[in-house]
Amino acid sequence: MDINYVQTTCPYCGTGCSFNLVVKDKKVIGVAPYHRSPVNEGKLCPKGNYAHEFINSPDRLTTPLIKKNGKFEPATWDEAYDLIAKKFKSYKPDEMACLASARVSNEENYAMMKFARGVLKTRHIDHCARLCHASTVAGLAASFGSGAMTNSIGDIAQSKCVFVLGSNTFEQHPLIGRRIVQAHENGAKLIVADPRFTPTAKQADLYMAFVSGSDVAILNGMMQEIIRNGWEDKEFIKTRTKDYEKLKEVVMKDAYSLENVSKISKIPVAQLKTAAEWFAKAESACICYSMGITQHTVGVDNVKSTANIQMLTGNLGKAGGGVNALRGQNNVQGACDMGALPVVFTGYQKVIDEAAHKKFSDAWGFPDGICEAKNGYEVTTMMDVLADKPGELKAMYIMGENPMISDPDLHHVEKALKTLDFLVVQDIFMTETAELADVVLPAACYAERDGTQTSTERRVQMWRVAQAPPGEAKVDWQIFCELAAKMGYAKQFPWKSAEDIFTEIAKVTPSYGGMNYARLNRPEALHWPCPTVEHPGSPILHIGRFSHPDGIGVFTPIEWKPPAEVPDAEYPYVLTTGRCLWHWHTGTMTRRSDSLEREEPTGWIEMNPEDAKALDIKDHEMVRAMTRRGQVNVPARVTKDIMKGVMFMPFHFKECAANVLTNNALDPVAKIPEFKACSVKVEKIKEGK
Ligand SMILES: Nc1nc2c(c(=O)[nH]1)N[C@H]1C(S)=C(S)[C@@H](COP(=O)(O)OP(=O)(O)OC[C@H]3O[C@@H](n4cnc5c(=O)[nH]c(N)nc54)[C@H](O)[C@@H]3O)O[C@H]1N2
Ligand SMILES: Nc1nc2c(c(=O)[nH]1)N[C@H]1C(S)=C(S)[C@@H](COP(=O)(O)OP(=O)(O)OC[C@H]3O[C@@H](n4cnc5c(=O)[nH]c(N)nc54)[C@H](O)[C@@H]3O)O[C@H]1N2
Ligand code: SF4
Ligand SMILES: [Mo]
Repeated sequence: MDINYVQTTCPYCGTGCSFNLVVKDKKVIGVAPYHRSPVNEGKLCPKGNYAHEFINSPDRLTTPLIKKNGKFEPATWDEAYDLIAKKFKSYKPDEMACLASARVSNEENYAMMKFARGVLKTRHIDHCARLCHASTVAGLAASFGSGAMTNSIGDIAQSKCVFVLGSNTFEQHPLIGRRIVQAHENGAKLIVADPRFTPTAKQADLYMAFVSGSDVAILNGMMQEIIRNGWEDKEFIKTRTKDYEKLKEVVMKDAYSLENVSKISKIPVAQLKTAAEWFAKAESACICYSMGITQHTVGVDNVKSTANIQMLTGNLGKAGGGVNALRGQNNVQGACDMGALPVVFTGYQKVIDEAAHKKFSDAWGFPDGICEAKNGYEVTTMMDVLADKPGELKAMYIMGENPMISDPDLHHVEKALKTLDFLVVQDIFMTETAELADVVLPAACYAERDGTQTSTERRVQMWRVAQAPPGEAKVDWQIFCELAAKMGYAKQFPWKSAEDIFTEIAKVTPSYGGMNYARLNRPEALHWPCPTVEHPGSPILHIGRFSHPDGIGVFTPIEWKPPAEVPDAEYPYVLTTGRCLWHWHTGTMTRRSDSLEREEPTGWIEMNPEDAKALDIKDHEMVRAMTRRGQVNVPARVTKDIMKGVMFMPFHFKECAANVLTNNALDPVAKIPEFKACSVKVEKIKEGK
């Protein structure tokens, strides 16, 4: 029997676990532990454990498809490329937009970024980080000069107090959850604040239930309590930060007394007091946050507030401290690092900075230049422009994203995408978004390519080929090379391997400058920044100085604001949305995995027994959930694990899609939608209706 083990990294979450793919007769048949990874030490969560199950699904796309008279017909790659090249050449640069992907490698995001800015010459490129940690990228960059998770995953185990706010770490980043358990076993206090009594919350020493959208008030209240008691780190504030007095002026307002914060958040005063005391007095304290903080119209404010409390307590640049913004998708950190954002090239070099623009223009050598030195549209802006100003954007190229399930207000998204003259979707499955496309291109999946991905702790790790792609599917970067060649730019896309692309990335990206495949090809890989080949990489950021040019951290005073939509007589409940342990986003992969699909075969709406009683709704009963955007029928899950007045839906399930309901209101800076709070009404479905 011909069995091989191919070491690779997980295609799901940003934790960046490693495992072996078990390959029999040239096909992946299973997952086996790989013990030498310092991230997961051989352990896996269910998604990693079953990460082989979708790979050889009969539904994989195997040939390019071209829509003719409303129906997809198989086509050759040449036919598909010819059509795409002809159409793309017929538009002006800024009439086209690209969505890159947090699911694919750094090399592939770089290839799409270069294709967008160099071949199409459009300013408009973005990806799902917009829906996810855009607030982090903007907020932490303003506070610390760098928008990334400050400490490493292993470091969390050393913390003496872990404050989990807006992260269901045990279900969404289980192998980071393991480090929290280790910290706890070593005596750390665990504080969890969440509107839901999640599996993470159930492990806490102190659990604070609160109403979605009150995070700034909670953090300001805790800071007021810390300052009142003189628990702030005066030395850190003096030597490493600025604008402390401005912060103090706001957080010391009566509006943020614990009594007032308790009114806004519904957290008892005594709990807020305890949280502030444990947090401030711990030798080291870290914050772990994720979407509960970022996905708000005040997402950037929320993020800056986490930075404020960490500077106030001197918990930065040291082991066991930090603002641990847990990045979601396997390679969302990398897609951002690669400049798949409308404002930056790789390594956060600004598009509007003339020197950076010239650097890329010179390095790439497009004879007819690259995109203008102007910022482009964010994903959410693209959808608004499409829906509200039809004709301004005419064509879109979407790689590895499924906005028809994942973007807010799906009726709006459908209206938007339907105004396009030409849509190309490159995916591994026929998705709801691909159904709307003119051309669908079949891509290889993670197990079928070499490449690198960057985890939430900025660790750049390898993917390795375990089997050939199905049918005629191709690796994503190869598709860009071939298409660029068809459009007359073969010289700018000369790569023969993923490694060739990485070499180019390292040349133009200072934070990746010292990396190469030989250095990455070992269990611990490397954390960026790693500017030179001698540099050992940087597991912890901001030691001794922040990343701003003057090295100083910035306090930002923040006032609490309620969500864009708050409950009223007509829509009396807060709807918050998110995930479950077993499924991944739009379900394309996990719903094709029998072991995972069996656990949660459909969606639900979670509600408190008191709310259910008032609505005369029983557990498991089908109910109708309605917002100002739309309505869905969905089974009720009646549980004490959610606070009264708040309801929760996972967004994985197309048959009861949470995003039909969500609000497309955006944070003014990050342009992230408010997935975590809108107003909903729910009713029993009466017979015959
Ligand atoms: N199994 C699984 N794991 C995943 C994913 C997946 O789809 N499935 N997706 C990955 C991705 S891309 C991401 S971004 C991460 C997301 O990881 P998380 O952010 O941990 O997941 P969510 O379920 O979106 O939301 C986290 C928590 O925020 C709480 N919450 C709701 N409203 C508020 C609020 O106003 N304030 C605060 N503080 N909390 C609130 C919710 O009750 C929920 O428990 O997970 C990653 N991991
Ligand atoms: N209501 C609500 N909505 C949300 C959120 C929420 O909390 N609530 N969270 C938001 C967040 S944080 C995120 S990150 C987004 C995620 O939103 P999306 O990125 O749209 O969701 P995914 O299902 O991960 O879609 C990725 C697509 O990539 C494809 N794919 C996988 N591997 C490959 C590959 O190797 N090559 C190619 N070409 N394609 C591949 C998959 O089949 C899938 O269609 O959802 C957002 N939407
Ligand atoms: S924790 Fe994340 S990276 Fe690790 S196995 Fe689970 S999904 Fe994969
Ligand atoms: Mo995400």
